[in-house]
Amino acid sequence: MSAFNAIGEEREIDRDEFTPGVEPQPTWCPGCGDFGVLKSLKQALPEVGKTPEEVLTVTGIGCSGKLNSYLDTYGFHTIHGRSLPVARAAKLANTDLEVIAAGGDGDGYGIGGNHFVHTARENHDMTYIVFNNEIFGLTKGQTSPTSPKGHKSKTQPSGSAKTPIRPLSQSLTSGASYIARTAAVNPNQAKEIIAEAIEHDGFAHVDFLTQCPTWNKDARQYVPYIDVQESDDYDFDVTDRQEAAEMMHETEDVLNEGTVLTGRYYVDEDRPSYQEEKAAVGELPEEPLAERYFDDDAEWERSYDLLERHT
Ligand SMILES: Cc1ncc(C[n+]2csc(CCOP(=O)(O)OP(=O)(O)O)c2C)c(N)n1
Ligand code: SF4
Ligand SMILES: [Mg+2]
Repeated sequence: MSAFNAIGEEREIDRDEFTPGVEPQPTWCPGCGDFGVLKSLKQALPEVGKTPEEVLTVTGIGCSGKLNSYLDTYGFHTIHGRSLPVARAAKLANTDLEVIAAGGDGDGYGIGGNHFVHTARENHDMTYIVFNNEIFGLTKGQTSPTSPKGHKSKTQPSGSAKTPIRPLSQSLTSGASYIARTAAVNPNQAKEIIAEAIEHDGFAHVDFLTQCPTWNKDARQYVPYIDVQESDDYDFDVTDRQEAAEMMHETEDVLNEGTVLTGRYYVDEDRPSYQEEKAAVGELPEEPLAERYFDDDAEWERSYDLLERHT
């Protein structure tokens, strides 16, 4: 019998299934935007027909990293900035898994920035949610890669002299095939975007604006926000790379002036995912590799024989 026989099973799914049986009390502060990510995932996962046992949530370190303590899926709370390599390995070992990687702006755009660029470049099939509160929340409010220029914190008391990174533009340049920005203050849009990202085949990056009322009182609470798909002021084609690039640039420019633009920015349904590319060249086992751990008779082979190579 397959160890993964629950995967792909057709049945009614209730949103409450994603709440752990013994419910830990979230240690997030009252009013934290992280609650918005948790809620949108709990709504989106059953909507796209996923059961808890079909999903793996991999998180980095930070307030954001606590996500999988409060979400009843398989979980891996890994080290700072390393959610993506762990998520990639898990997806390659079991391509049937729905893999969601998540972490903060410091985690993903700072210490893990290298993994972000290359996971997007290779178009690994997963959803990547970055909780963007424009600071290091867990360690008490230091400047992060998305803190605006001039932002005052304990590490930059006179105001940051650094220009923030452009997460949407960087994602596009690197090769992500679905790119969106949403905000915890916009729960309906957040749920829809998370559902689309999960259903997308390829690397789906969601920059999720999450307010930190405790350590980032300077930050706008992302209200009012404008949905670029809903507004008559913006008209661009999300499948056109050039138009998407221009729209992202504008979005990143105006955020620090107080105009919060959100929505879908780029969608490429044609580009094959890394997993599809690997399967096409015959380098992905038909049965999930992870199955072999449950099979005492399984034969393990090397892609090449190391001893032979060194003699
Ligand atoms: C290798 C390493 N360096 C530094 C830290 C300390 N540290 C823990 S969380 C964190 C920053 C978290 O900021 P962010 O990723 O934005 O997450 P948030 O808490 O804002 O959700 C840092 C620097 C660590 N845990 N590991
Ligand atoms: S410190 Fe900020 S990011 Fe962390 S739980 Fe509190 S409000 Fe949320
Ligand atoms: Mg942060």
